[in-house]
Amino acid sequence: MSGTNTTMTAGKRTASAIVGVLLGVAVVGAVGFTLHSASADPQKKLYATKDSATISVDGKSYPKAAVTLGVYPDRQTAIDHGSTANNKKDWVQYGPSTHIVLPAHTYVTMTIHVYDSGEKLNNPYFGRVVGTVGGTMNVDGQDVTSIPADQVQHTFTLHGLPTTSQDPLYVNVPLLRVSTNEKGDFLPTTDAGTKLQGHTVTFSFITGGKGEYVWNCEYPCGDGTYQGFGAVMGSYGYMSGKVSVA
Ligand SMILES: [Cu+2]
Repeated sequence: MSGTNTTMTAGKRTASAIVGVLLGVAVVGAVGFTLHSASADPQKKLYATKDSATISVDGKSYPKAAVTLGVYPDRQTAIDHGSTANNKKDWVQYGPSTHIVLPAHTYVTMTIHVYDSGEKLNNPYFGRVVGTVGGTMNVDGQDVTSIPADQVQHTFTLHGLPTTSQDPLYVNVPLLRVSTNEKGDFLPTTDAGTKLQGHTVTFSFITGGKGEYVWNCEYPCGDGTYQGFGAVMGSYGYMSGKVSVA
């Protein structure tokens, strides 16, 4: 073996070192970009609208904010009711976004227009209203504290992450189903707010400090993979989402 043939000049050594470093930077960059896009939120954030009014609850004054959502049996119904943001799959879905941003230490009023039918909750607990101001929700103008397990179409169940030190926040609201005939066609409702096609559900809760929370539906509305918790129930952005308190 000839020593001269295998010895790089100093200049070549420097050049290959630089190429090596650049390659390393490129690889790290590419991996970082891929991870970032994989974890990026596919939905535009839906910001609650702040109100100039305040409200007093248990002797304490809170600023007010409001946010409106819809629950639709399929993509076309979502579009028909002006919810275009979501969703590639023709599944039951919340809209216009499943990532909601709420102000901290605020009395938040959420309105959900709901258009789906349902069968039966597998856990009647989720038929109860929990965590709202007064322990009630308003359905088509009437205050109620629960819904029978066989009258629920989906739930809005908001909770914290197990590992955080942020303020607790928990809300469970069952959503009244729309009745159907024997063929499965939707029957008209009495709720003008949904053009007689659904129900209007309104409830309020008070946010704590800043934090990241999640919500999901607890009605088994997915496919049979996990006894109703497959498909749509296991996919982000249809029956689940985030709540950022900012
Ligand atoms: Cu659901």
